[in-house]
Amino acid sequence: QCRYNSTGTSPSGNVTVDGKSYQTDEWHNLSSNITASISRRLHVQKDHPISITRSIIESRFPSPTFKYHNNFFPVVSTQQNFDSLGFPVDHPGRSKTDTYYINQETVLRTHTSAHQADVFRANESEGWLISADVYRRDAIDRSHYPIFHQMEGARMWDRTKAPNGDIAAAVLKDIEALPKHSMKVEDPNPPTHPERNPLQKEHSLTEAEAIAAHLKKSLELVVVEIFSRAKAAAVSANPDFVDERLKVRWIEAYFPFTSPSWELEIFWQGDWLEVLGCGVVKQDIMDKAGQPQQLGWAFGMGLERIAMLLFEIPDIRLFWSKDERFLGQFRGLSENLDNLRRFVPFSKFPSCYKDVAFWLRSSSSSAGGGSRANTQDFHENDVMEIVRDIGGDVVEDVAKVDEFAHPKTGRRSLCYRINYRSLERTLTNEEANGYHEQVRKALVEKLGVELR
Ligand code: FA5
Ligand code: MG
Repeated sequence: QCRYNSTGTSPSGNVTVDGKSYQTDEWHNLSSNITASISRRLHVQKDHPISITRSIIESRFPSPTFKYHNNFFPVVSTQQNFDSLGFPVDHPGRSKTDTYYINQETVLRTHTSAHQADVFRANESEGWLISADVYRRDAIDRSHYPIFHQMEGARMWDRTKAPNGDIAAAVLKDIEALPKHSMKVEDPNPPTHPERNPLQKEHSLTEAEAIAAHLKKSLELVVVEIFSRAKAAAVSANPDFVDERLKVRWIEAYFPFTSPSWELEIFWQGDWLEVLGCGVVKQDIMDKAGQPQQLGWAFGMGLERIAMLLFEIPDIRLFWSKDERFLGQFRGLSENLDNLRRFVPFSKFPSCYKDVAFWLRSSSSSAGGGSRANTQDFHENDVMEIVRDIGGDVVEDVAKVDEFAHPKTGRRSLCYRINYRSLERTLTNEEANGYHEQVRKALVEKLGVELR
């Protein structure tokens, strides 16, 4: 009997990630284009827009209060990525359809929070920033890519070091020391809410409110910093540039490792774009890291999203381009952060849309089929992964355009529309057909679907 996973790699054997070898098992679901991209480390490549964005944000969190970590290895244990942060065992983020597993206990980190516990335990500074590549099996469109970059930040205050043990007073003093800004921010909710956003039992309301205020102010200053530089870049490109009034808002959120928690959204090109999640660190995390006397905040932000705002970069695939028409536009900017230039898109090449329609197998015929897709356990991310594996960056977008169930048999039929469009050249119809034919074959081989 043969067991398949979504990428068709053999279940047991070895895989080498950035020079380190790992034993694989039936959880393994890495594809070769992911393994190949791990070494790119865009966040530390000189003059790369992700790296420039990182430097600008770091400048808002100065050393030595903040220590910077930019070289943490991307392979972590499920303990680091999930358990250390209080993720329940049945959390959907742990599933093979969402996360890249090397083996049952080892994953490519899905967020920089995977390193929180270790850095808290080391306790080397009052604050820290971690920038790194993170990995998620996800949809394919212009703002989602299976590898992206996050910056994690935290700032702690020590109860034993605060005058009279009064943390709130110490935090308020630090808020006074932050620069003022005049950006308007919507923040309609109270700092804590008994059901939606509870205060932790170890914290007084005054403490939590002070830490929250410091957190929000620090992150608002990041937005001000980014947008003042984005505006300067836009004005230098176009003297008639009119700034659409910047709109920013805080909304309530939930994370297993912070409470209360929030997300920050920015209104951009007609929609609210989520740029970060954050909150007051759960005391349980600090206790387990051997630092029960520390209280503070943490955030995690998406560097691509910020870089897209900063330079007006329209497609997330561009960050991976090695084309001089992309990279050349940023050359020299890291020495010149006060004189950024807006990205000038190169001409768009034509789209080539191809549809693929198929029946899922009925659930009853799934016996012995391993993870092959039947009506019950089909997951769209498996289709995305197959398309990504074959088309790579030539695929701009994959969208479900039709779905129905057969009235008698209950079998489900799905249709996906794939947009083949290179950022760098015009694809011939034969090339697009070639990719599409491979996709059709792989769907049958790997998911066991029946083409229509
Ligand atoms: C997290 O990953 C939490 N670890 C953040 C956090 C850290 C909360 C510390 C509290 C304390 P989330 O899954 O929402 O949360 O991702 C954080 C940010 O990463 C998002 O706001 C977004 O800016 C970015 N992001 C998420 N998914 C993608 C994606 N597929 N492509 C690009 N950016 C993404
Ligand atoms: Mg989120």
